Amino acid sequence: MPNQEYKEIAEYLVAAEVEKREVIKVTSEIKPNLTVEEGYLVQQELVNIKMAEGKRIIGPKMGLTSQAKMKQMNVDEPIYGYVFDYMLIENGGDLSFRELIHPKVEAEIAFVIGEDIEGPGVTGAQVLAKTEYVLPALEIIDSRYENFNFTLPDVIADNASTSRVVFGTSLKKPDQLDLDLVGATLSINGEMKDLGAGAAVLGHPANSIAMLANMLSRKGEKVRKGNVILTGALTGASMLTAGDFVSGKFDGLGEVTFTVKE
Ligand code: 0L1
Ligand code: MG
Repeated sequence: MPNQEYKEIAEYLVAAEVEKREVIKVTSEIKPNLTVEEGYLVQQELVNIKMAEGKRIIGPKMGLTSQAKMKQMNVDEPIYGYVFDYMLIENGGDLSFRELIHPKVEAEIAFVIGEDIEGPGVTGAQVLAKTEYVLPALEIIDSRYENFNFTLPDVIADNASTSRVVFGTSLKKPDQLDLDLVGATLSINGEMKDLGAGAAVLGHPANSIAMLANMLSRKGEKVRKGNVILTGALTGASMLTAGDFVSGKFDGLGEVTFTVKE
C-alpha cells in the first residue's frame, strides 16, 4: 500500500475525532485486508498529523494488556498507541462529554521513565531500575469506530482508542510498592463498577513497559526518559455519561477523580 493511502486513512480517523462522530471501521470498506503492521503505519501517519499541528507526545501507552481483553479480541499480543498533551485532564477536573463520541473509563498504573529503555530483550526488572516514579491514572478511551466495533489492525490505526487521561497526584518510587499486588477500584456515582490488581497487566505493569520497549525496537524506537506511560487496565472499561462522577482508588497510590460535564 503506498504511503499516501496510510495518510488518507489517518486523516479519516483524525477527522472522526475532531468532528466527534463515529465512523465505519477501516476494514469494512476502505481496506478490508489491513494488516497489524499496516495498522501501525496508519497510526504513525496519525501521530505525524498531530505533531505537525503542534501537539506533543506525553508518552506511548499500552492497551489490551489483560488476558480478558486479549481473549475477547482473540489476540496474543497487546497493542500500543500515543497519549498527547491535549488529552490531559487534571485530577479532580472535568471531562467534556460533548468533545467525545462514546467514552469509557478504565483504571491504570502509569510509569514516569527516568532513563531511555531500548529493546529488544528488555525485562520488567530493567524497566523498574529505569523508572523514576509510578502513579495512578484513569484512562478515557473513545474508539472512533461505530459501537467500539473493530478488528486489531483497525484499533491500532485508531491510536488504540486513546482519548483522555487523568493522572493522579500521588507519585511513588517503584520499590515502595509491590505493583503486581496494588489493588484498584473503579466507581461511578458511588457505585463500584469493577476492581482489579496490577497483576492483571501482563503479570506486572513493568512487564508491559518491557514489552512496549521490545515492540518499539521493531521500528527502531525506544521508550524515552521523561515519557509518562499508561501500562494497561487493571479493571474493565465502563461507559460514561454526562453528569457522572468517576473515582479510581488505588492501594498505596491514592485516588484519581473527574466529573463528566455536558
Ligand atoms: O487502552 C486500552 O486498553 C484500549 C485498547 C483498545 C481497545 C478498546 O478500545 O477497547
Ligand atoms: Mg487503557
